[in-house]
Amino acid sequence: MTRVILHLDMDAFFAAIEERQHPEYQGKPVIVGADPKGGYGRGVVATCNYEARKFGVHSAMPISRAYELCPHAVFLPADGEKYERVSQRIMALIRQYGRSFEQVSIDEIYLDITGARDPETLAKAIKKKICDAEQLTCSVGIAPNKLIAKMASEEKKPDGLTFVKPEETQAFLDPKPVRALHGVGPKTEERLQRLGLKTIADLRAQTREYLIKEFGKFGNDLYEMARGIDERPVVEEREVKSIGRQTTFEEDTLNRGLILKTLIDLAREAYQELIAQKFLFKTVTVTIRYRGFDTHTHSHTFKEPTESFAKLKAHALKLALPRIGGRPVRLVGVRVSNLAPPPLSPP
Ligand code: TTP
Ligand code: MG
Repeated sequence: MTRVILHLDMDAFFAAIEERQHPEYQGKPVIVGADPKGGYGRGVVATCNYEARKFGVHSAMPISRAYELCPHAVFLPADGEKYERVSQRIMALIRQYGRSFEQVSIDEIYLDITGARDPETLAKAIKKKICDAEQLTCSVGIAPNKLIAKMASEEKKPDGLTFVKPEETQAFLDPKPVRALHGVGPKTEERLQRLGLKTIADLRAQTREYLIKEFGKFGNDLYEMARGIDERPVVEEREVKSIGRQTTFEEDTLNRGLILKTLIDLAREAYQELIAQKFLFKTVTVTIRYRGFDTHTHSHTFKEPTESFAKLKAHALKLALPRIGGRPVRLVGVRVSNLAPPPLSPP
C-alpha cells in the first residue's frame, strides 16, 4: 500500500522561541549562539531568524563572521533546557496524529499518517494546534516516504505546507540539485559534479552498476533516491521508562512560593505527556539542586499504578516541602516512573 508520511520541522526554532518571549525583537535580526564579543568571539551560530538570514547568516557559521555580516543583530546565548521543554511539549501535542511517530531532532518529526482521509487538512490542523498552543510556526511536507517528505518540508519555509503526491514525486525531484538528497554532503556533491551530475535528473540517467562502481554501496542508495524510492519505516523512539521535567532558575532562589509553583507547573507538564503517551505511573521523584550543584532526589512509590494528577501534585509537594527554605535552590525537577499501560477496558 502507498504510505503517506508527514515531516514537520519548526521554523528557526531556537530564535523563534526567543522572539516570542521578547516582542521587542520583532522585525530585528536575532542570532542565537556563542557570544560575538564585538567580533572577536569564538564559537558558532546555533541558528538565527529569517531576518538575520537575509544578511547571509546561517547555522554553524563562526559567530565572528555573523557579527561582520550583521553587527546590529540581537545576539543571544542558547538556552538548551528551555528549547528542550518547548520541543517536548510540541511532540506530546502532535504524536497522536500519526499511526507511528518518530522524532529525529529537537525540532523535527515524522508521522506516518497512512489512511488519513485528507492529509492536507490534517497537516493544517497540526500546524494550527502548534500555533495555538505555542505561537510558533513550522513547515510541513507530505509525501509517499521519508526522503520526499523531508525535502517537501524544506520546499516552502517558513510556515510552509507542501504535499507531493506519488505521481508527482519524479517531477518534484528531477530539477533539484543532487545536494538535496539525504546523505549527499559537500564532498559527495563535488564528486558528482566532477562526473557531470548536477541535478537529480542527471543522476537518474545513470545505471545502477555505474553508480555502485563510483560510490560503492551508497551508489545503490543514490540510484534509488533519484527515483524517489525510500522504504524506511517511521519507527517510534525507544521504550519510555520515565517522564520528567526540570528547570534551572534564572537566579538561585529561596522563594518558597516560586519553587513550589514551578514544581507544580513541571508536574503538570510531565503529566500532560504521560496522558498523551497513555501511561499510568507508580513512582514520583522530585529533584532539588542547591547552589553549588549539590543535588538531592526523593521518591515516593504508590502501591498501585495511578493516573491521578492530584496524587502526583500532592506527593511532589510533600517530597519537596521539608527540603526547601534552608539553602538557595538552583534547579527543581519532577519525574514519574514505573510506568504501566492502562488496564484494558472491559469488552
Ligand atoms: P534546524 O531545523 O536545522 O534549523 P531552524 O529550525 O533554526 O531553522 P529552519 O527554519 O531552517 O528549520 O535546526 C533546529 C534547531 O537546532 C535550531 O533552531 C538550532 C539547532 N541547531 C544548532 O544548534 N546547530 C546547527 O548547526 C543546526 C543546523 C541547528
Ligand atoms: Mg527547523
